Order: sequence, then C-alpha cells, then structure tokens
Amino acid sequence: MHILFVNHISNGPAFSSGIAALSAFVKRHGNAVSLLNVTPDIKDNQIRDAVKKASPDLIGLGVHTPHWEWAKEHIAIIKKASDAPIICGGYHPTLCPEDVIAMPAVDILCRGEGEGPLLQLISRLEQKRPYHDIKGLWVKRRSLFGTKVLRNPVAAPVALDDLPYWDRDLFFDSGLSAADLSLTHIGGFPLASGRGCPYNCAFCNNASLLKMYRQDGDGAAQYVRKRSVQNVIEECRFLIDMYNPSSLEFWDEMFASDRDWTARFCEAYEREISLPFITALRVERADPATLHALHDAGCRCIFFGVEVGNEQYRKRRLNRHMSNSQIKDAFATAKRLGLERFAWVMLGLPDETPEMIQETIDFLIEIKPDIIGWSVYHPLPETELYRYCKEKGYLSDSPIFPYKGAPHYPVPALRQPSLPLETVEMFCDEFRGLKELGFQVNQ
Ligand code: B12
Ligand code: SF4
Repeated sequence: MHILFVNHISNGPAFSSGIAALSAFVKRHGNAVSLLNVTPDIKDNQIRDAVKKASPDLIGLGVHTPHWEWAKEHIAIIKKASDAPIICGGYHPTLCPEDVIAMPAVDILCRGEGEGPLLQLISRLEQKRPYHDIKGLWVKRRSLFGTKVLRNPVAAPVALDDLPYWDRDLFFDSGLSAADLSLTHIGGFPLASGRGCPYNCAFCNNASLLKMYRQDGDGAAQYVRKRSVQNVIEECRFLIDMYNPSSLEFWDEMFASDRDWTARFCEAYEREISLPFITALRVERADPATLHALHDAGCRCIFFGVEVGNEQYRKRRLNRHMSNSQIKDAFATAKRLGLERFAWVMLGLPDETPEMIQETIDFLIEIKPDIIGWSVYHPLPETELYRYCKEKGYLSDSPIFPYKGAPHYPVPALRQPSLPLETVEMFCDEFRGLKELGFQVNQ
C-alpha cells in the first residue's frame, strides 16, 4: 500500500518526528511511503497536483494545534484531489478529537501513538475488511442513514526498542537538507532516547497525554519510557555510518528523566560515539554529576525551560517547582563546564504584570544564557492554563493562533486587564533588544 504523509512546515525544523517514526514502521512492513511538504507559500494547485501525482491509497496528516486551522484548508483540497481515505494523527487529533472528526473531509483519526493502529488500518484496507474497531482510531462510518463515529480507546504504548529508526531519508528524498532537519540549523541529526515526560507543567500538553493514557488507554506508566542504552548507541552508530553528521540532537521531552539510565548512557556514548550532541533538561535533573557526565560524553548545549523570572508565579501558575537558585546553579555549573546554555522563556501569561515580565528580563541578564528563546504565550487546549484563561475570561474571540502558524506567535493571544496588548508588544521589543546586550536571541 502507498501512504502519502502531509507535513506542515512553518517555523523551526522541517522534520516531523511523528511522521518519521510512522514512515519507518510502515515501510518495515512492506509499504511504500511518500511525503508532501506544505509550506506557507504553497499554492492550492501545487497541493492538488502533488496528491494526484502520488496517487496514494491512504493519506496521513500529523497535526499540531497551532497548525489545525491551516491544515483544514489542505484537507479540503486534498479530499477533492483523491479518493484515498484521510487519517489525521498527532497532538491536535489526540487531544481535541471532536474538533477534528467534525471536519467532513476527515475519515479517520488516530489518538496517541500511531504505529500499531496505522499498521492495522493498512492491513484491513488491503484485505478490504472493516476497520471500525481498531484501538487508537476514531472511524467515520457513512451510510444512507447518516454518519456515525466509532470511538475506540487508545492503544497501549509501543515497546521502543522494537521500533525501526526514524525515516530521515523520506525527508531527504522530498528535497530537504540536513540543515532543514536540525534544531540548530548546523546540520545536527535529530533522534530521541525515549518518549513522554513525567512532569505536568500547566501550559504543556504532556499532562493531558498522561491523563489520556491513564484513563482511556493501558496505563500512563508505560507511556513515559526510555529505550535501552544499547539501542540508542546503535542508532547513533548507524547515523554516523550512514550520514556522517556533525552532531546529534536528542529531541526528548526530558532527556535525563532517569538518573541511572543517564549515567550508563553517558559512559557508553563517551566510549563508543563521542560526537557532539545537544539536548533538553529540567534544572532539577541538572545536578553537577549529571552535567559533568553529559559534558564528558560530548554534550555541547543544553536547552533549559526557565519560562519566567518570578519564582512564585512559576510554581503557582505554571506548576514548575524549581527555585530560582536551582536555575542559577544549573546555569553556573553548565557554564563552568563550557556547555552552551539555551534558556526558553515566555511572556504574556495569564495575570502577568509588566513588573513580572521585567523580572524575567532581569533574571535572564543575571543567569546570562548563551542563547535566549522567547515567545508570547498562547494557550493550548486541554491544558490547565488554558482552562484557567477560559475561566478568567482572558481568551479572545479571534483565533488563538495566528493563521498559518506565524513563527513563535509574536501576536498576544490573551485579553487581560493587567497586561494591555501594547505593553506585551513593547516587551517583545525589549526581548529583541537583548541582542544589544550581547545575547544571542532566538524568536
Ligand atoms: C521534540 C518536540 C518538538 C521539536 C520537533 C517537533 C517535530 N516537528 O517533530 C521542535 C522543537 C521543532 C518542536 C516544535 C514545535 N512544537 Co513541539 N514538541 C516536541 C516534544 C518535546 C516531543 C515530540 C516528539 O518528538 N515526540 C516523538 C514522536 C515520535 O511522537 P509524536 O510526534 O507524538 O508522534 C506519534 C503520535 O502523535 C502519532 N502521530 C503523529 N503524527 C501522526 C500522523 C498520522 C497520520 C497518524 C496516524 C499518527 C500520527 O504517531 C506518532 C508515533 O507514535 C513535544 C512534547 C510532548 N509532551 O510530547 C512537544 C510538542 C509536541 N510541541 C508542541 C508545539 C506546540 C510545537 C510548536 C507548534 C511550537 C511553536 N511555538 O512553534 C512547534 C511546531 C513545529 C512543527 N512544524 O511541527 C506541543 C504540541 C501541542 C499541540 N496541542 O499541538 C507539544 C506537545 C509540547 C507542548 N507545548 O505541549 N517541538
Ligand atoms: S518538563 Fe517540558 S515536556 Fe515535561 S511537562 Fe514540562 S514543559 Fe512539558
């Protein structure tokens, strides 16, 4: 069977880890895969022509919430160009399934991890057998009497060591380069040593995923997991032999979620791979021993979520319980070791005041990250903070996300008395202005 995946590219790397994981998996089981990259400047007729040319048996879209309004346009165009069933998966269909299945052109959606459900769907389609009972899928059944949606529970998380490596060739074959796959645009190769995160920050969808697996699926415990150290090392070796990358990028939600695993990984990586790599850590897990081990293994840059400078707000409203002194310590130790430190922050949060945003700026100046990544907060549906914004009446009537996934949303999303839009915009300029103080600023 031939599956066409549709990949939305707006800001950030053009690589989709979800599509890459699924492509590798279905190819392993004898299927053909192609990729259609959709960028903001693509014309409707280009989408139509590409779909017709590919002539797929099944069309799959992986959708993030900020891209959903945009994806809806494509789905309508794609439906007119092909008779193949359309399946949507990824975070938006997983967390807002009613929103997605309501779209007439969507035939099937996948909630949660897609490997097992997608493969079963392909096999049933090939055998021309009904597929309305596959775990992980919501399926539309159309008849003379109307349309019925069959809502199956989510499938159990897959065993990570059994999976093939992400299919990077699919992206190269579609015309993208190594730099397009990289978070840092220096051609580092993305991979992941696990899936899921044990934390539940109020602005992140991770908590909703944990809840979904706990309530609907076969257990949240299995969802947060690491691959074996040996399995990850083998993939690193494969990437070096196959593509000779300059560095590797671990796109895990939280790399050092397991201290013992991290120690064993660092030892093996230093001994057997020793290529520079980057990753993301919570400061609570960035104790001196872990930072030393990461550094010695080859880690060159760590991404830390700082979010705001006001410790009470961070704890109370964002549900992130690290203290400012823990952040300062992690940044100082990492600097001593010569690691580059990337700090992620947000502004325009609910109940934030101008003084609090200034605290974030002052805190950044104090901890002196090598790179600052800032964005204006946009509430993601099905998060605790979204519910709070809704309760307080802060959500505006206009779409939450700027159309076509404008890079990092410089447009404020909330309407709140403590923080007029002009004030947020003025502070956006302040963040941009940090360049003048010698910081590298990413937006
Ligand atoms: C790594 C990561 C990134 C990386 C890479 C993203 C990428 N394109 O692959 C970077 C840093 C670039 C990034 C960027 C963004 N990210 Co991000 N990211 C993550 C992170 C940490 C892990 C995702 C991951 O790699 N998972 C591993 C892969 C294998 O799993 P997966 O993607 O879930 O795919 C599986 C299923 O979803 C499903 N599936 C996926 N697609 C499809 C398609 C079909 C047809 C089917 C059947 C199934 C299916 O099957 C897959 C295999 O099991 C998550 C955090 C989290 N809690 O999950 C956030 C997360 C996914 N990101 C998020 C967001 C919002 C973004 C941005 C929109 C942020 C921004 N301001 O621009 C951009 C979007 C960029 C883009 N074009 O896709 C949100 C998504 C929330 C939502 N409701 O949509 C998350 C959940 C974090 C959060 N804030 O809550 N991100
Ligand atoms: S630590 Fe990161 S991935 Fe985990 S819940 Fe918080 S923001 Fe989400």
